[in-house]
Amino acid sequence: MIGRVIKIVSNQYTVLYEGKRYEAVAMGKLRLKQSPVVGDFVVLEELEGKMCIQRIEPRKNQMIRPSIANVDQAMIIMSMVDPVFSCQLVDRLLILIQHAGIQPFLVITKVDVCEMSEQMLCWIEDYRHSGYQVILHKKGEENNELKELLRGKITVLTGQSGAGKSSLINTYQPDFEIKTQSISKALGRGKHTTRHTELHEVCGGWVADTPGFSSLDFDRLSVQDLKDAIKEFEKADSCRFRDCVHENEPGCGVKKAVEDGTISSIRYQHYLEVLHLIQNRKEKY
Ligand SMILES: Nc1nc2c(ncn2[C@@H]2O[C@H](COP(=O)(O)OP(=O)(O)O)[C@@H](O)[C@H]2O)c(=O)[nH]1
Ligand SMILES: [Mg+2]
Ligand SMILES: [Zn+2]
Repeated sequence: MIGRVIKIVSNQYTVLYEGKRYEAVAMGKLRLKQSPVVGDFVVLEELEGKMCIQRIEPRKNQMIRPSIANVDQAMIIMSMVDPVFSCQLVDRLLILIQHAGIQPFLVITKVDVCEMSEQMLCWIEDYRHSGYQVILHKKGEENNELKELLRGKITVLTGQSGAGKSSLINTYQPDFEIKTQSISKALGRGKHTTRHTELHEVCGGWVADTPGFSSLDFDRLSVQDLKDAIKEFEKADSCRFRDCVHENEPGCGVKKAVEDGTISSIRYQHYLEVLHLIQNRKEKY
């Protein structure tokens, strides 16, 4: 029996197998090496009337905070206004999400509050041109595109507090409660609360009740990690120098692609900002 862990409370695991929930414990030998986390596929076996987790299947990715394995996608929820849309914040989240090996998409909430500015329309167009799916959300209105995206997948939410995460998910699943752990308003550090995590069924998929990427933390990112995390750079021709940071080097494929509009110049500017953050951090130590 291979099921999926959808909830953990201390040593008690809830495993979903063919649509049914089983309460299980992890074998001691397992807990010594690597404990199962929410999202894990695990091998279950019945021993003396008790369900036991024998083995964890290999993970395709793993998030640390919240601790979830095999995350399919991250939904970035940003409001158009109140708090005002920040392209810089979205791009920083894209870097962290893609670095974690997770597919991002963007939901813009509160588009019903006022007319959309030219600037906002440009940003949306720019994200779509870069290959990101952008969904516009009006309060209380269900969106078929979003329902399709959630089905059968594990989704982690991220976004500023007040952006409308709770309201959005509540449109589809009224009992859903999101634990407060959002990106702090300034591009600073979030709260580091550790609690148990649970996946909830929403539109035929699984949504984590704890937001992720709340600390916008580039401390552990190397320049190479950063370059690899900008998916759009794959569209560029290769650079003359292997260690090109795409800033002042001659023969840079990325700069060329920015100039001819293949790569978004907004995303490129935000890349440079983070590059400088990482480079300055290196000099400090
Ligand atoms: N008009 C409008 N208000 C919204 C929308 N989404 C959220 N809100 C309001 O924005 C506030 C913050 O929403 P909430 O879901 O608590 O944000 P969270 O902190 O991200 O969970 C609440 O007063 C919501 O009613 C929307 O699409 N349109
Ligand atoms: Mg909330
Ligand atoms: Zn380059």
